[in-house]
Amino acid sequence: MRKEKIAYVSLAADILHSGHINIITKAKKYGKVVIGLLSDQAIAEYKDLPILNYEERYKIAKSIRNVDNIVKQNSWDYTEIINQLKPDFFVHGDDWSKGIQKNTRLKVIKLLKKNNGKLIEVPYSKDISSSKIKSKLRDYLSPNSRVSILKRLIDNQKIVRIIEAHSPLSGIIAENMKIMKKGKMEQFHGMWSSSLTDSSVKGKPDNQSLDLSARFNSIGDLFDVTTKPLIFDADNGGRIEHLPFSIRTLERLGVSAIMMEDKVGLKKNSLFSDQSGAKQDSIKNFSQKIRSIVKARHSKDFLIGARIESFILGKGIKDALKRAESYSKAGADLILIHSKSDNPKEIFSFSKIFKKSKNFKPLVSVPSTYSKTYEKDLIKNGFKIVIYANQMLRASYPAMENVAKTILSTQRAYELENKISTVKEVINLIK
Ligand code: SPV
Ligand code: MG
Repeated sequence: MRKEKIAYVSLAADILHSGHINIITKAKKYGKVVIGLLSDQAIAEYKDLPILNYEERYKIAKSIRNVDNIVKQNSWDYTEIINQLKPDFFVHGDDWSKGIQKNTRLKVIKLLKKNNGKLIEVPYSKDISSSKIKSKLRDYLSPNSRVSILKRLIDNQKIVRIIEAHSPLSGIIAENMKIMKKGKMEQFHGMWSSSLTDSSVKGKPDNQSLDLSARFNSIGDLFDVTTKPLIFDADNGGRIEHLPFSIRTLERLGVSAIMMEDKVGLKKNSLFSDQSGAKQDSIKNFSQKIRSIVKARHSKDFLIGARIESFILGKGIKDALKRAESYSKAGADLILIHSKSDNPKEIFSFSKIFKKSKNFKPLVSVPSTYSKTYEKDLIKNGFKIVIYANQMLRASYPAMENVAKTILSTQRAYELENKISTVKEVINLIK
């Protein structure tokens, strides 16, 4: 028999408000207050990453009056922690009986019952919530805090899901699209600034006719209306003499990573079937470029991605692996192994070997041509980041084409009404 009753409270302690204190004060009336402090991974299952990491939140939770003990809660699913701790009381705000946590609540009641535990619900403080405070704070996101999010996501997600944003409007979709699937919140974790789609919206080919400064300019607009991290597709990074200045601009803007491909000469998009004239850089030269970024970057949270084009240019896996080793040693934080095959065999054979290397770095995949591949298979094969590099643009083009065509053929716009957003929806989208 336990001498003292245990009152369990699950907490993130990222943003604390009076509602949390009410719950803890109430819990104290029932016994020894044990806080189940949610791990970063557990929070990421349901919400955005916490602003503060686990260690920082631990310090905060520990210094709250009435808190007796803290245990780590590794999942939003309470099964493990309740079975382990067998709390006499489980104290929670009463706001979870509806919405996404409804079933979790019922499960908790069942789990508690097994050991005669009881759920105590505290009236929820209506006008205050961590999520509301957080969304207010997002307006004040500094470039520095945005930069470091990608690195934290890599540490805390099974796979970091990135989608191309070629305009602030597509960025708003990347920012807000969320669905619940099997009890977890699914969302995009960040954005890809694609040379292909940035050029396409300007009606130009993906051959660097849009120079880097034009590309940088649109990031400011995108960042005005979003908070998620961004990976910048820098083509081959340009001249090594200019790289330090580009890095300075990217970091100042709040970009989280540069992705640089090992090609030289007039650039051609890697998915074009004709790669004649496209040449791969020497390992020595490209590694030198990586080293110059390592030297130029202000913070190690700004990640350096090296993109290997060996498969695109018909070179074999040996060449790709040799490059991965060298680029990693030169200081690359991420390795993108690119492919235009219709299946992931070549990139998986690459990852199988590279996974065992002492120079292994998180792998990035761009499944444009091998789009049948599920994320779970990328995870199984050692990939940490998936970039959906162009689908948003590819969706918008035929939609606009259809509008133009329909108006021409019907000589009015009425036939489009149920296929397009209402003006009200557009107004509500942009607030
Ligand atoms: C881009 O999106 O511009 C890329 C990826 O670089 S790819 O189009 O596959 O080359
Ligand atoms: Mg590109």
